[in-house]
Amino acid sequence: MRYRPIRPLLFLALFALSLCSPSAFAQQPEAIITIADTTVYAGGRDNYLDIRISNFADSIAGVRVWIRSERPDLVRFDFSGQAFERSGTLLENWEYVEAIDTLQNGVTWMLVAVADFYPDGQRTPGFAPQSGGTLIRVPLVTPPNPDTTDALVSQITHEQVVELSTPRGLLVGVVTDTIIDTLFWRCTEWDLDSCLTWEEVDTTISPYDTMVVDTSLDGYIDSTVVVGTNGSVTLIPTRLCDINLDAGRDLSDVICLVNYLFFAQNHAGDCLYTGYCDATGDGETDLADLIMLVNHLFLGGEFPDAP
Ligand SMILES: [Ca+2]
Ligand SMILES: [Ca+2]
Repeated sequence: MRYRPIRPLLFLALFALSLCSPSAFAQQPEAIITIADTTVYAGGRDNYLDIRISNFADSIAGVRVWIRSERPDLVRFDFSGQAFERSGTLLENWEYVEAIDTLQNGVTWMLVAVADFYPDGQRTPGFAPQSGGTLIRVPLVTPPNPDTTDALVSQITHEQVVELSTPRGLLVGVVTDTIIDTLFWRCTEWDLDSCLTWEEVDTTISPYDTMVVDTSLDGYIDSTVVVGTNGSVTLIPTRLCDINLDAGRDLSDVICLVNYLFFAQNHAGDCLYTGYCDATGDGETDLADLIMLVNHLFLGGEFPDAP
């Protein structure tokens, strides 16, 4: 392999270019992705965490975001069946939206979405520049009785830098740096004035005949241009079968449960919390739990969290 040394003047020019790379300039945010601070009832159903986005400059047609619950004993994301709620979000009509448990631990999830995924000729546009829209509603699972004496708060963090792409497939906020790599070479085989074979040498132990300045481009997303802010989920403690959330258990909760089980009046009136009356501990709220609650209230029967 033959190498052609470049002249010092070119070296200086390349060095000057590297100083002018875009990262040398201050940037304004082009997009801000916010994990909302959220408060939910512990063990409640239909709990969601909203991730919002403001994209000031570009339309967005591709999203990749990694989120992590720092207290998985309190808060987990539930994408079982991949059927998480998209209605009313900016991804409502997108063709491909998936949540992937990248580490298969149920704690860190990658959400990936592409507006126009299938080559069906019917183009699905992304969303235009806007401010404060809901990007994704993340379904939450929280335990009804958290086994902890710490605060009932889990920080929700961005595991990695958010990736957004425009309808043309360009990543938002990418900057490139020119990497200068200087190599030193010595000729090991001459043909008159021409070198036939060059050998790379370490200048600390060998003399060299010439040097080559090699450059490469390194791209990354500037986190001051695409900004991801962390959030939190706070749990409000609840009491088993306190369906109307008045801190007590009485006949009104029995009525709520009867309505829920036999008249499908889910969440009717003050009955906010029908999903959390699994007194038998079998994972379901059903007739057996109703019987146990009635026995406890009116016949003095045992109950899981009774004083
Ligand atoms: Ca109650
Ligand atoms: Ca049960």
